[in-house]
Amino acid sequence: VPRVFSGIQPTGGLTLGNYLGAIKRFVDMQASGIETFYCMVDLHAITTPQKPDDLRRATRELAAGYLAAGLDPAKSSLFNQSQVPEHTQLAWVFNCVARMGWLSRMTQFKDKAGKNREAASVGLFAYPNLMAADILVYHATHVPVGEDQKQHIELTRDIATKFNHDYGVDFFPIPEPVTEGAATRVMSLRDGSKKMSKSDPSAASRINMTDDSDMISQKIRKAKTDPDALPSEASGLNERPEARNLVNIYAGLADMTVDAVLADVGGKEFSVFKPMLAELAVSKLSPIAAEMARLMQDTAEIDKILRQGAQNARTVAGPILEKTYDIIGMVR
Ligand code: AQP
Repeated sequence: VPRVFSGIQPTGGLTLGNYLGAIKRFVDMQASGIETFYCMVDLHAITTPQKPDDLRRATRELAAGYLAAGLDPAKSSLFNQSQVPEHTQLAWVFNCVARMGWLSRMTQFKDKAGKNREAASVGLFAYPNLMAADILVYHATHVPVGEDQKQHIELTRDIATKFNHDYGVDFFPIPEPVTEGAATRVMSLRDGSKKMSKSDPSAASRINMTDDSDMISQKIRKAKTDPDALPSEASGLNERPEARNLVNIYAGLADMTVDAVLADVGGKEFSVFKPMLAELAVSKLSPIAAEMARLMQDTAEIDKILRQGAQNARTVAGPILEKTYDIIGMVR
């Protein structure tokens, strides 16, 4: 059976990158009628230091973002990772399946650990094993993610394959990343070679889901571009990373292909295109921001939705963990 799992870290605010690369596509997959599990991965968040109050707030705000963007607790299981202990239990098993060498090659670890690897948490290193457990504890087959997470999905596939091979079983499915659409890699508004990221020190580099209309318009107006007009074909965006990024964002928000966008706006100057993009972004994002603010006024209701989602998730994850233990030879 096809089944979808994905998650986002509750660290800082949500960005337009998280929305176009992940949440918007979570909503599309929910609409497909496939069983969907969407998580706030709070245990991943603490691989780097988090203040307790900030983590609590970010978890609820992320849940509000999911709900405001259109995820429906009656159709998708929405929960935080720490409320489903099967994730960490399976992650331990995978710590014993994955090899040190595999994890040492993960570019996210290298980026986040920086030069002083000795000082990185063990959790940051083992993060991909927990991510593999997040996915495989539901026997998920499809994982909607941004481009940056593809390497971790590849590792998940390696772990599932090695487990199945070592124990001579055909137990874990080999999941597929789902990276579709124009905006699977939204770039910084200040530097077309860098991913738009929550943790970028420059606030002007990203659009936050909670930005108001003026802020969104201002950030788009100030976004870095080159002096040329827009091309009429996608090939004209080669070597123009900033122009490509703004066109991709437009395409992602409008649910259009890049070619269709360029058919409309090819030949226009950025002085004309940027206000069009700002208007589109405001029209798509402001209703979500308003709904997030409304939901955040009743955090008890959010917590209740997450508890129910976790209960539901455990009914699927529990038996899969038990079966895993049985395969390994744990006496129950
Ligand atoms: N710029 C992006 N473009 C497209 N997709 C993106 N995602 C993140 N940034 C972009 C996707 O959002 C999902 C959740 O990501 P995450 O919160 O687990 O962590 P991340 O990828 O590390 O996100 P950030 O914003 O870059 O956080 P920091 O700055 O803390 O590292 C994933 O599906 C991701 O692909």
